[in-house]
Amino acid sequence: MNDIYEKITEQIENHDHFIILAHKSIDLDAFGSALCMYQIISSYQKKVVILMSDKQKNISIQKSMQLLKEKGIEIQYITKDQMDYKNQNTLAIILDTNKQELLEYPSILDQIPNCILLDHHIESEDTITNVTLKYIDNNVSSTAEIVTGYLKSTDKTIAKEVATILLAGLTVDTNNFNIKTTSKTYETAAYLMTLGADNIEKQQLLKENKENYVARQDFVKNSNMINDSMALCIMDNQIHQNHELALIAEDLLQFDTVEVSFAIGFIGKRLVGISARSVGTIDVETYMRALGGGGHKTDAACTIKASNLYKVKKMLLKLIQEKR
Ligand SMILES: [Mn+2]
Repeated sequence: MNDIYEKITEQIENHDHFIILAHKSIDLDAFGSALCMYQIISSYQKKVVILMSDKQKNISIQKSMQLLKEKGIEIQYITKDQMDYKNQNTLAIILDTNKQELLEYPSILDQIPNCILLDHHIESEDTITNVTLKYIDNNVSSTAEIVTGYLKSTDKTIAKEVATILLAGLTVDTNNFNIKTTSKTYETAAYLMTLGADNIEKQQLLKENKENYVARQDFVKNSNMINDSMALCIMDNQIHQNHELALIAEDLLQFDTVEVSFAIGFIGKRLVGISARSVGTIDVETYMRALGGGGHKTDAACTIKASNLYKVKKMLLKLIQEKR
């Protein structure tokens, strides 16, 4: 681990310009991590920017950006059209994803030869390989935990508002310290608190609007137990975002006797996603891997080409039967 930290520092010292980017539909884990890296690099008096989409961001990101603005914390954001670093000594820092197609700006890899990749998602065939340095560990709760670990190894610090945003990201990615949470995760949270992370502010960032909540509860209401410990939600025929499926699976996990939960829904045209969650007694990764996906014991997912949700449900039920 320390070896990686030293290599990151070396890369920062050896470059003059930095572009930090994450996955499309940036979330709090990715944004907090980007801000943390931004402030570390800024302290070297080097030029650094965060690449952001010009599309509307989710409400938590909007609130985080507003918070930084109010506190006078200057962050330089650019959109992909404003990139002009092609021929300079530039390092790209990719956070919270390891797949090119999921990047906010996929062709950055063709434009900037040097890049660092820090992520906590499972690797697959389409994981970006051509990088200067990478650290991917899918046993770590979040990218926030990785970059905070790096921060701790340096003599640098971050604004307390950035610590708050990192803590919010950690909270989201662990579903309130329930999933992929280790002693290191709590240590990370403790360290962020010592840097001034504010729990009240964190809750403000995480608040969602009532309509979203109610819409999700309708799906929860229509979910069923498929045996004595597994809950299943079949979504409607609309296309949903991956994280919507994940949130429903996470919601189902809080009910009596539920040890495993699945949410099945369209995530694209003729593309069905399954999001699986477990309290930890049953390994959901083996289920999702059997269906071509992957993840972690308590947190896994897969994608299946299908035009009917019930076909996918059948596949899942058959698999559960076989594994019993
Ligand atoms: Mn993450």
